[in-house]
Amino acid sequence: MFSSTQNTIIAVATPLGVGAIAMIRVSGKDAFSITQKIWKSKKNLLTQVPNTLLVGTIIDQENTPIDEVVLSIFHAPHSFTGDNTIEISCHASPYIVQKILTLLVENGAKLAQAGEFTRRAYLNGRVDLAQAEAIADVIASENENAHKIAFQQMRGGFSKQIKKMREDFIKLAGLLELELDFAEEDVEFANRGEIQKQVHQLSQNISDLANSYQLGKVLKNGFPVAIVGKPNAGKSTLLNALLAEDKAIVSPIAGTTRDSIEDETTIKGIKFRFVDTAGLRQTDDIVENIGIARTKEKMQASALILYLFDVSEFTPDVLLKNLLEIEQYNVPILLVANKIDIADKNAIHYFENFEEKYQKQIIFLSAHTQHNLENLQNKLADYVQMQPLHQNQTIITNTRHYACLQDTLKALEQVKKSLDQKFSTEMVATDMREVIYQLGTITGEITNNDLLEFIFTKFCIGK
Ligand SMILES: Nc1nc2c(ncn2[C@@H]2O[C@H](COP(=O)(O)OP(=O)(O)OP(=O)(O)O)[C@@H](O)[C@H]2O)c(=O)[nH]1
Ligand SMILES: [Mg+2]
Repeated sequence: MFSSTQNTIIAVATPLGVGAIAMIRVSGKDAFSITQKIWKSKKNLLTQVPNTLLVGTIIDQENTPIDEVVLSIFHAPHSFTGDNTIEISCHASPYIVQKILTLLVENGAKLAQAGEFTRRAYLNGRVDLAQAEAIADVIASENENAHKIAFQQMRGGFSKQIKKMREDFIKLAGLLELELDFAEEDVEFANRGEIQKQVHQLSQNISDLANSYQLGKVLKNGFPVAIVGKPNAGKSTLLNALLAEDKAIVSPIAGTTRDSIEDETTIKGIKFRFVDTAGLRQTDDIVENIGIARTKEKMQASALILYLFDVSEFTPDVLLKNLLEIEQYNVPILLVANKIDIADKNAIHYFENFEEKYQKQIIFLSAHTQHNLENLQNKLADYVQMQPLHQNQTIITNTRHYACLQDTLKALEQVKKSLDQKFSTEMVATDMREVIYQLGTITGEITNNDLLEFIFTKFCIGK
């Protein structure tokens, strides 16, 4: 359980281990008086001006100096948590950090739980729930796009949008509720046509946001691409080339890769998750067959299949025949002709009209020499539809937000139905209240302890 905001909590906010500087956060009502007890300097912390830095020494009970540190002083409510806060920057020896934490605890501070600082920031109204969740995403962001979205959400862009929609809807529902007060007089404050129009508009906006989740998921978790083909096509060689590391074993023996191997890499600011798979063929080898079954699972779970073939072994007829097997998975396929470095001209020539004839583009490359690898990388980056991101539209990445938006849409459908069927004002008002409730769960106007627990325990300690 989390302690009350009356307690003063402490945690190391920097990674543990040896480094130049570590930072310990002290936050709560008694942050200043507790730190003062282990502080030696001419300046008294209790009378210190807010937003200043102080240099001094941390001492133990026997007045033994532990470290020379810098303190950053924040007075409530102008701190991250909204409570009095001191950030102690000390030398990052694990001994020093542990010693300071122990001294603080001995003087009345409590060790913080995961996410407790951010939880207090939320409870003190410094950030709303969606913003608090975005802080975790900013910390986890590993590339330009994931960072851009998380940063925008942390600053409250998404929350503002949701809050505005909710407030507009509250006003509308308010008019309807007013009618209930005058039930006997048969008045209509809220024009039903106007409600219908606004419900329609809100549904549109909410579904745009919900639809952005597909892209959001990709930007956050990586775009899943399965590399598939016959044994020896060069799949593992291609994986290694895309990752720029020797991840998978490459050999001229057909059936080298048995288990699927996956890893992530960023191409043009987009995170991709590539899966190298066991080559598809008929075999009696039990282990290889398990691998082939996994290949099928991976194909199904991917957003794009790279079908790789050895251009000197395939003709358009063979390619089309093999493709039939892959097409049943209903995942878009990108064809890649490999080994152009050793293929003779005739082999490549066979495929010259392929694109025109079958409306299927082929990328010719050599995974081994990496000739034309860039063409594939460009094609992959273009493939992920990034327009919404470039147009600065809000993109949601959080599964909880997505689920809340879906619930809001369901509630809006119910309002539409009640209006269409000319249900009583009371029933329409009840349905509208559900929409307001669902929107409120996103930013945290509506919340409960279980939800907070679910969100904040996923944070790291010190955040
Ligand atoms: N010359 C040439 N050889 C290649 C190329 N790509 C792969 N190879 C060779 O082809 C052989 C098979 O490569 P792998 O990457 O292991 O093939 P794979 O598709 O992963 O094969 P399995 O794991 O058995 O399904 C190895 O000897 C590679 O060096 C290429 O572009 N050019
Ligand atoms: Mg392989």
